[in-house]
Amino acid sequence: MTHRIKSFEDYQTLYDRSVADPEGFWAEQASTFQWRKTWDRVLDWNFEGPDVKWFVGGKLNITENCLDRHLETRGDQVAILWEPNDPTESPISYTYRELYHAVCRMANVLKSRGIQKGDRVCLYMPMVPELAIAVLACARVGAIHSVVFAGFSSKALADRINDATCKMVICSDGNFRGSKVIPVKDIVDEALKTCPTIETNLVLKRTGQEVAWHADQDVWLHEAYQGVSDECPAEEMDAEDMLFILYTSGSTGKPKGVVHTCGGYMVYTEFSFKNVFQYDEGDVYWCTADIGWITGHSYIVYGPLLAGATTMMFEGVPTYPDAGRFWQICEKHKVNQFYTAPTAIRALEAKGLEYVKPYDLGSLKVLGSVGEPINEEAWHWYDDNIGAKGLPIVDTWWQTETGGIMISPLAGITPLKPCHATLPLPGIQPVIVDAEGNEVEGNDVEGLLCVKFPWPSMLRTTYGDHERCKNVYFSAFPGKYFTGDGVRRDEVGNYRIIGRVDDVINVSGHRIGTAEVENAIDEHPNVVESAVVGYPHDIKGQGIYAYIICQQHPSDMETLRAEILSIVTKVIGPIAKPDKIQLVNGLPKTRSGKIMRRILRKIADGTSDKLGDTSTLLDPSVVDEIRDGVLI
Ligand code: 7RM
Repeated sequence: MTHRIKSFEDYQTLYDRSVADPEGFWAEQASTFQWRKTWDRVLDWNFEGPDVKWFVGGKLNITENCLDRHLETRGDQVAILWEPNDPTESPISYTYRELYHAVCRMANVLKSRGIQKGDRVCLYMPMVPELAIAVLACARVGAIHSVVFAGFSSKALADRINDATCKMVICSDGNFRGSKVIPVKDIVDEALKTCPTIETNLVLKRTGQEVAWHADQDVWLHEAYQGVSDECPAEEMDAEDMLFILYTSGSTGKPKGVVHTCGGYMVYTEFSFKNVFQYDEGDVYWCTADIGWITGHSYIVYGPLLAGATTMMFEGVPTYPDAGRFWQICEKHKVNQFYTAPTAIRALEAKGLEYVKPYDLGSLKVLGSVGEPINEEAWHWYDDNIGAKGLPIVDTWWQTETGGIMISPLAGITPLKPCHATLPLPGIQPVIVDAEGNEVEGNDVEGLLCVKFPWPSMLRTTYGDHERCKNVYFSAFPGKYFTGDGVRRDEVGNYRIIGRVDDVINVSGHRIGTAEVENAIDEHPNVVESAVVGYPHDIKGQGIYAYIICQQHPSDMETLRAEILSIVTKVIGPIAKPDKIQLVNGLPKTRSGKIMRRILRKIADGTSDKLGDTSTLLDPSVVDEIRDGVLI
């Protein structure tokens, strides 16, 4: 097991060591895992390429570290505890031994359907144990998983399948989400019409609903299991072989496939999991994220299982059957560490304390927050009502690209400051730069957040387009990884993340690119052009505000609005639906034709009295017109 930090002094010593001797520090952490072959060199790197390699020449399989090595010591301990959408349905648990066999069985199914090391497999599934099992089964046979959140549309799914040229999809017939039943298989069928590389669609029966069947590619998972062995030797992987691709939105149109590799990701997710959450033997840990996002990859599946923890998976939503569900589950399963998103906290806060009061939350030891800046009010509500003012709240800042938690308190160890992610984990070297790229030193300063030294779980590339990886993350400030976030460092060195400084909107903790939403809206036959910005939203953190120009004056605004929402749902998914739509005659553009989003953002958040310099606009009069306009 990697080093478990026990005190603030221990943290400081370890942090200093990790900066003075990063290779020695990480070699020590890595040596606690099961490697088939030890690395030749700890780290090769340059950020110009970028070309970063950790544990060069090392051989391993991450699932041997998640499963096999625990069998002797904790074979009968619960690995995954699953709570279904419907509270009257029974929970299911998998011990480490059961999980091991389930993963082997699924791995053998993948192999029998022609999946080999290096092949890409897309997972589009509900939050059921089979999703975690499928993730691990891919890793066991050396296939690269690309999990797509099951809320994305068939078009978005098809784009991701095609970008990664996946050979297989694993999905379910349907998905129970709150009171809704989502026709997952229908969505996949629609996507697969435009996915020529898919050979097999493996379908889990979850809801039992009627589905269309295409015998040339569809296979029921329960039928594929027939006669399959529950032992499967793990494929030997190089430390730098790809483990997975996960698509995330950026400031340009197309989502990027962020690539993570086996060795570094393994070391960092385990190390960060146990130190941030201070997981103790026997604890029940619950992260409410979906495995379709990075939080679910790193802190539902890999980190906890590597650490030998009991990790809970929840299929449903926070408000079903009512807004007490999270707290009812915490009581029922005696949850010790609870990790959720500010948007969920705000949504539950809005429903009132009567949904919290009935439940005994006495088992909780640590509360966590992730996905967006947590506002003062939500922080205090969480602290007062869920933590009874006595629990550490770990506000964990990180990204799909960072693979693991970068800046966060260590529970019970780092002095807390509300709304601050506080201090970097050992091995993480954040720096603040100004717009010119000069490092801003000292405390009580603000600027753009970069990282100046590699860490094991950083992204290695963006799938199929290394140039893009270089341009987006490593070119703005040469020699540094640029996060896209603005940040403040207080008088004593605590970091507070302010939010994105690029054209990415953070809606309920989900990253949505403004360009993606614009492209979707522009598909409406009557829309000539659109511009999308974020604005402050009480529950979601940020809402989506769309300005549109129409070719012909729409005869019915209600219909236009409904059509735009429906197109966005179809192209991306319901999470990207604009909250506000405004019809305009023109957009504020510079002489070179760039939309000045700064101005649109100010109008959207109601601070248009402070527009700043508008003299570079092609036609400054459009600003007054937009400011006086109304929503449709
Ligand atoms: C883990 C995750 C990444 C973006 C990131 C930030 C924002 C995430 C926090 C946060 C303030 C936090 N990955 N963000 N965590 N902002 N405090 N604790 O969310 O790739 O989906 O999003 O999310 O802007 O750049 S992500």
